[in-house]
Amino acid sequence: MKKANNKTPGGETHQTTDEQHPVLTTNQGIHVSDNQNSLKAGQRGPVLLEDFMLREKIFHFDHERIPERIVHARGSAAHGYFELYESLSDITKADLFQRAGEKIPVFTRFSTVAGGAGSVDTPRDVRGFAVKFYTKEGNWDLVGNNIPVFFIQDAIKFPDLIHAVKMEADKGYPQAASAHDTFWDFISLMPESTHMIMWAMSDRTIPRSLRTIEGFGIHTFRLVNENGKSTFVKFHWKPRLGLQSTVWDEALKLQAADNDYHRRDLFESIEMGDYPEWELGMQLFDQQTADALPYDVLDSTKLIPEEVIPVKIVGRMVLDRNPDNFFAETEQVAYCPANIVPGIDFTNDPLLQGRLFSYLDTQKSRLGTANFHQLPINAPKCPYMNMQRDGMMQTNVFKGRANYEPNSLDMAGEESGPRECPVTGFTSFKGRPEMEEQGDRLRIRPESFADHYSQARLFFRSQTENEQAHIASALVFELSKVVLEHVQLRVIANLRNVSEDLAARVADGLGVELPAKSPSAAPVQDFDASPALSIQQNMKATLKGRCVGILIADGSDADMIGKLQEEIEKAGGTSKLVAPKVGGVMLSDNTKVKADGQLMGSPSQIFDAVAVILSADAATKMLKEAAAIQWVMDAFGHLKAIGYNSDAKPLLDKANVVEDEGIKEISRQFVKAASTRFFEREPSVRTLA
Ligand code: HDE
Repeated sequence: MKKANNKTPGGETHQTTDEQHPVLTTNQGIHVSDNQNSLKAGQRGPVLLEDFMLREKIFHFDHERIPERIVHARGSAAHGYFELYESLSDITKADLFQRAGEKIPVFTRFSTVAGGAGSVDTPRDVRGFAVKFYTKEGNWDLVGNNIPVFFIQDAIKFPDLIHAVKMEADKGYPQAASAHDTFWDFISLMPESTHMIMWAMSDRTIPRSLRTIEGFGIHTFRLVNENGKSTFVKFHWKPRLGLQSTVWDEALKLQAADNDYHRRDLFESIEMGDYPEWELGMQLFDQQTADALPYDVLDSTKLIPEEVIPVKIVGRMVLDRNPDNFFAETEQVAYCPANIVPGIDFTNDPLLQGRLFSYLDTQKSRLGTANFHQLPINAPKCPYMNMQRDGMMQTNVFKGRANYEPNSLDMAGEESGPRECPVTGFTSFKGRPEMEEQGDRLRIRPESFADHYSQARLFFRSQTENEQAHIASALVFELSKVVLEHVQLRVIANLRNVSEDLAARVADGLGVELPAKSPSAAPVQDFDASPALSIQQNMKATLKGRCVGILIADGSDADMIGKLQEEIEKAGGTSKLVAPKVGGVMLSDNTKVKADGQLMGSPSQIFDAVAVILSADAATKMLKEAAAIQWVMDAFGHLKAIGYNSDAKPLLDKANVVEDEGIKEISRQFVKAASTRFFEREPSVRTLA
């Protein structure tokens, strides 16, 4: 038992009856005599209302849930640290960016957006990527996503966007899915969403692991130095393992195989000491550069290609500790883009400005009190004090009379409390040129936000052929679930502004006539392709972070299994043994080995590559085992490497596996192949749009 469990949250150790077992008490500290039976009148009589132990226990249980987040409800988080590589004192006075090598604590939560807290980890969805930096000058929250642009330009459209994507208002479904009428109806009427739609339909939204996604702050922020000079910044997180995604059929099957696929992967990798890591990057630019760009840096539906302004890597984040308690930490953590420290500042991005209001507001409703900042996971790790008092669930016991400022109680020899400090205090950046343009009060979109298609086109053109086919197929899948034909057609009409080829493929995939092109508010431009936007061009061929499933049965070659596992480990990967019975199998050398997973419960989609090591007898039996055939067939269909011994070959044949670069006899070559995927196989296994 962990020692901490013997303590109340207040830290007092309960009186113990012996070394191991503290006494169970009520919330009032009364020792509990019997935690198995309620108090009854007689042996079989009614339960008595006076049973305060029963009532308190059930009362507390009844209130254990809090409202889930309206978006990003399903999340997983971890503790870690941020380490700065080099001082950035010339561009920002933010304390966390001053001293190279210094580490500060962080708490990072990843999430899906549309699904409820109990939904699955692997729907097609954007992923939230929120980092709380507990700096010495207060908390800075970088609340980002795994996609560098957003659906809408103005916060006033956010409730509409979310209503449209969530379960339909009358039906209460679909859960955690954008493939339905209301989402596409809204999207088709909002051409500004087209760029983000390209990303959402790409493999970015079906990541292999949370450890293999990028993160983006999206909005343009500012860094401000000691002299008050401002530099624009866009924040990037780059995963150490490179980018990796699944294929759609695999993502669908993962929803059946393991609802917690990403959560488990994050938790287990940290438990194993294989700590997830990202580097923090910044695109830095001045006003002049911003003015010269062919898009507005205040428009969150636009990105700046890395090839135009390079990403300067400034530090790394390592997640090295799982939460002790999911509810207290992951559920109660409250991120807010308005949590900002001196040296970082906002811009006039209208989406950002709306967010600055929303988060604090929703957290009062979700966490039930204005004092949620006192929860350990939300509290700054630097001293904080002010004259804010009282409120529900106030946990501080403030002393003295001074609860207002200014006061002169110190003149009477009493504590007078904290005072403002113009030197270290946060001062807002003054010279926003956007402000100078201020004139009449207008409800408008600026002209500079009008180009909704050029960057969508840029994204599409930056993808490999295979990735383009995935985008076209994803659009066909999603729109095939849309019952309203006019909505399908309006989406395709918009797509014609992105790429005629894409629009034609989607129309063909749906079996509908190509509609007339929708009008575009601004001429569509051809920007240079940006290879940085492609996953396949940024994957790393590495076994690190990857897991190989090895299918074995009675009589499997012990030596071959041992050597393969050793090679995988040497290459930085992990392996799991899968067998017909989880209790294990008797190997060729008469040793019994336990399996990590049972065949039916460990389908091949949960692995990055698979190996089949079977005796001739076992292979013959497996030919009548649908789960085994499916195991191999899916690995092939999901473009994974497959290793096999010669006796197992009939199983591969039965699963219609055709030799290619990814199909290898068990050998070092197989281990090498296991560190990548074989996208060139895809046209032979499925028809893409
Ligand atoms: Fe959020 N968003 N959002 N969002 N968002 C929330 O805050 C909101 C947007 C993001 O792990 C909510 O505490 C508005 C962009 C993440 O706890 C809420 C707008 C980006 C998380 C909210 C946006 C994000 C949230 C719901 C448009 C990427 C999860 C619960 C103006 C840069 C944080 C909560 C976590 C959560 C509002 C758009 C990222 C309702 C109004 C753009 C990662 O306040």
